[in-house]
Amino acid sequence: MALLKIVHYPDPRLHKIAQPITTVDDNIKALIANMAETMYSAPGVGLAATQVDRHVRLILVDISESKNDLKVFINPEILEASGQSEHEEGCLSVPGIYDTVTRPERVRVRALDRDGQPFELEADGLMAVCVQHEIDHLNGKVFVEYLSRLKQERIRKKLLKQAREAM
Ligand code: GNR
Ligand code: NI
Repeated sequence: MALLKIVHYPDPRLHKIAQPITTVDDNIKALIANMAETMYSAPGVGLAATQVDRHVRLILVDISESKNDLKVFINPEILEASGQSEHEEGCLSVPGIYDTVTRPERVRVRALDRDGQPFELEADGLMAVCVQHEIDHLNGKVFVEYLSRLKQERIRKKLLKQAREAM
């Protein structure tokens, strides 16, 4: 297993569109293992392949307290979304930035699991937030894009400065 490097905003690679996975082969299984290790080590409650510069439609979520309930979603699709809810969000690709985002409150998601078997899940609360946040990553969207232009500009400058000072 290996820890993967997480791409930070405003890197243009975060805006690439991820491609569907055709076969859940050993490469994908290795990617899942490495992403899980990376997510738990961060620590984070979710991770999209886009964030580790792999542009395939794969996301992981584990919102459990004990960090032993890993959910793997391959080619996830939102079948239905309803309601509206505000939640404070953060992102491993936007370190140190937290802000409120409004999204649908409940979602029904279809995906393949780590064995390539289709499943459906109904989610609300943090699970619904995370699944939507992660699927956004696969579509090249970062949560800061829901904030005002002014906030986005401030975040961009702050993270560019951070990256410069880390050199
Ligand atoms: O670890 C994470 N926490 C989080 C908190 C509120 C809403 C979304 C998230 S996802 C984030 C990990 C991450 O960046 N996933 O893409
Ligand atoms: Ni994120």
